Amino acid sequence: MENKIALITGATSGIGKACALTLAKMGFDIIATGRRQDRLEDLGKELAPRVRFLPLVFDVRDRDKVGEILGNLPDEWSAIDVLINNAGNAHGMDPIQTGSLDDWDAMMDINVKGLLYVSKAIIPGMTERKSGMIINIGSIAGKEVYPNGNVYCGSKHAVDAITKGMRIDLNPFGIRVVGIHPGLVETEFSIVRFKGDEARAESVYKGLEPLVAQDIADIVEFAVSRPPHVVLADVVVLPTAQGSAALVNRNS
Ligand code: NDP
Ligand code: 8X3
Repeated sequence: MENKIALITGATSGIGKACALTLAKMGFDIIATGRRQDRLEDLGKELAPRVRFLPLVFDVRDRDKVGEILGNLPDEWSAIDVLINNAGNAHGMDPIQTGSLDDWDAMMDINVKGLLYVSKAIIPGMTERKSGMIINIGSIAGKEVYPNGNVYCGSKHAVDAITKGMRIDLNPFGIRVVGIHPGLVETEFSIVRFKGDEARAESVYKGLEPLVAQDIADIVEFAVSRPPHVVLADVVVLPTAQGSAALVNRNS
């Protein structure tokens, strides 16, 4: 995979960071994005000097900034082979009748619109070159709905639908579009969902063995190493202990 470039959003933590490290091991040069500059700097140190590394600090909600930064990549970084739309989170876990508008805005703006803003900036280069792969990190919450998951599940159902739409529209260009839909993965996800309440976040994973970020990065590695005639279109991956999205106690 030498001289190939992967852009990973949300690479400061969890699944995105594991994907960045794994793709770098495969030889990809890495563009990593997130809001936390210090985390990106640390990632750069972990990757150096094995591969080229470009950290980009922006909030995926900032439509103008996303377009400005990704639309003006230095020439040597502009031909992106693999885009991983990973940045996202759940915010809050309340029943619909008491949910917060700010949480709803955050989930729709980051998980759905942020993914679209980034894709809008990267897809034209791929269609022009008639090559590329887009991997969207959805969720089991995009395939099923669980109590108090309402708007997060809605945002991930949107990701699933957009992924399928992208696959159809980009098919004539030979661009492969992959949807990966994990169940519970122990990352900073629940800490963000429960607004920094670490005890509540930890309790989500008590009594079962969750996935780890590397489990998802392993699937990404498999997807990007398939020959050009193969697309890993739609992957649902659960911890063995999670029979369905609803059958776990998320301590809500
Ligand atoms: P983490 O909280 O560990 O990582 C989330 C990443 O998204 C961080 O790098 C964060 O970077 C980035 N991010 C969040 N908001 C923004 C924003 N507004 N602008 C830019 N970047 C942002 O969680 P995970 O690794 O678990 O989550 C990654 C993806 O996987 C998400 O889309 C999530 O929905 C999905 N997922 C997670 C599952 C889980 O159980 N953990 C299961 C299924 C799917 P920073 O804060 O630096 O901006
Ligand atoms: C995160 C996993 O099952 O908590 O998408 O929604 S779940």
